[in-house]
Amino acid sequence: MKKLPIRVLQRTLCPYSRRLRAYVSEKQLELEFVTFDPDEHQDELARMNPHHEVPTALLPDGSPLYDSLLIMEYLEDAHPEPRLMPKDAVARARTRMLYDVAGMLGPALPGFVRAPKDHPERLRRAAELAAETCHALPLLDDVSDYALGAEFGFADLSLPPLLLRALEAGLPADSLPTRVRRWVTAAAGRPSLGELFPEALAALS
Ligand SMILES: N[C@@H](CCC(=O)N[C@@H](CS)C(=O)NCC(=O)O)C(=O)O
Repeated sequence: MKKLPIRVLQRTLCPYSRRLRAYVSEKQLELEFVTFDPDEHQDELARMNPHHEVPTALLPDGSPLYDSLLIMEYLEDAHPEPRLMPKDAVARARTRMLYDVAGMLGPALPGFVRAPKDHPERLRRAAELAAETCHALPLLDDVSDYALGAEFGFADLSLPPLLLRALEAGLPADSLPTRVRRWVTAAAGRPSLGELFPEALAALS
């Protein structure tokens, strides 16, 4: 483990914070994760992140980095080994498209997680999550369980943490397309993710 003097403001259940924690663990890096409630520190967070969201990272000189994907890209540039972002241009483009698709789940996920059980809003959001997830299908490798081939990589932290958050909150696993379920199960089989989503892992088995 390589310890870096970077503080990360995070929320325990936030899937984007957990995405970053899983990434850091795969990279064998150690960052200081600090639990932070965006609602209680709105002004402070607004000075660091125009989206007022966690995760937000602070470099040793106090300069902020925001957005889980952008923080991961920074870490990948600064600490290339072990490499999680593929070198191949097509695989890199597919990785970025999978993060784009993950972004499409963004609006439905909090709606699903927050809606009371059996509320029509919850069913509507569940259907929306399943429908948006289908956009990932043409980008996924046909044979392997991971997104782009036999190796776990950057792409495997795109949709899986968000879907694991939904599964943990009660999304039925069979509402996901079979290929996506296979992908999420493989991703959650990595200790880096599985340890952060134990309830989702149980729901998948
Ligand atoms: N695209 C952002 C999304 C981050 C995000 O939506 N974070 C949520 C928590 S999971 C947040 O901070 N929302 C504001 C709030 O909780 O007040 C990322 O990848 O970091």
